[in-house]
Amino acid sequence: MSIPKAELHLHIEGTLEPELAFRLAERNGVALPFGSVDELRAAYRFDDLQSFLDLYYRLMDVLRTEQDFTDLAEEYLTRAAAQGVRHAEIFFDPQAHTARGVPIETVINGLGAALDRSEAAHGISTGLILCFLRDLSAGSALDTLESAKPYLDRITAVGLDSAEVGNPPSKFTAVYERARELGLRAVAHAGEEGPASYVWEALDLLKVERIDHGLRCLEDEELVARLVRERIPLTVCPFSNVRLRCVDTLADHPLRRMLDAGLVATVNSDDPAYFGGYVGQNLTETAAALGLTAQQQYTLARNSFEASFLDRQTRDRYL
Ligand code: ES4
Ligand code: ZN
Repeated sequence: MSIPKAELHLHIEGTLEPELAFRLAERNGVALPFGSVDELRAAYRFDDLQSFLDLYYRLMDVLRTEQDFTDLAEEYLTRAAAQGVRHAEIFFDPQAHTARGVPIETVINGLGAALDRSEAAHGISTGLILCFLRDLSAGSALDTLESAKPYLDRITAVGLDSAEVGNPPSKFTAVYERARELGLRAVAHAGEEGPASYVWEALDLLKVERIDHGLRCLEDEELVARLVRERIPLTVCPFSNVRLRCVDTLADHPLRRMLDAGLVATVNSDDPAYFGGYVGQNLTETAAALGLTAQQQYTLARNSFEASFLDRQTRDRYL
């Protein structure tokens, strides 16, 4: 039996397995530029974040109806349950869908149908995190946030993802301010490919409660000291960091150094269909590659609940 854990850094669009992509392409009459599942899987070789994002956005074109989003989330929850996930805070990218003419209500209602059944069907409690694409404008992010107002009871937090370098958190200060006014919590990807200064900005300008990735915080001692002191969690994604070449190999991953420094690190899968495995596999293989102790593995699982947006009472039951 795998150890109970929360998953806090998971892009639902990144759980689109090649088999489901082909099934949805056929169902919706969408042409894919790949002849077979094997041919598609062979394309999952990336040089950096952008080369991944190009395929990630391309393949999303098969997601058209509420049922498609329900099927996508249902498949993820089934896989996550098998790996010991008890709570999942799930990112989604509304602008990647509205830009293709798929309304935000289709996305949220479709995902919501699977999430509504999740506790009963899979034993997984869930939250949704609405992510803004940082390579689009702040105005577009603000429009997206306003369009999500009818669905705020389904949304826990806002997040910030997509191409990081050149799109600093400061670009979204006003958007996050508005999200806070609407009662939403806040996270942001920072320090994946971008510099430590982006992590500072995410904390000071966006007032985020967690940092997604945060790898490059290690280049700034003062920043590490602050993250440790304030117990600001980092949602680390080892398979992703290797596949997108932020880190050479799993054995070179700084996760152990992060734990040794006292950082509240958690392990997550990011885009598991693209990066070689789900959260349990990230934990097992990273622990083996780095020689993590049983105590360190327990700490990672415990951190995942501490770092979650679960209400205190529920959270404390896992700690
Ligand atoms: C992402 Cl790995 C990663 N980084 C930034 N944005 C993303 N969107 C989906 N996966
Ligand atoms: Zn991510």
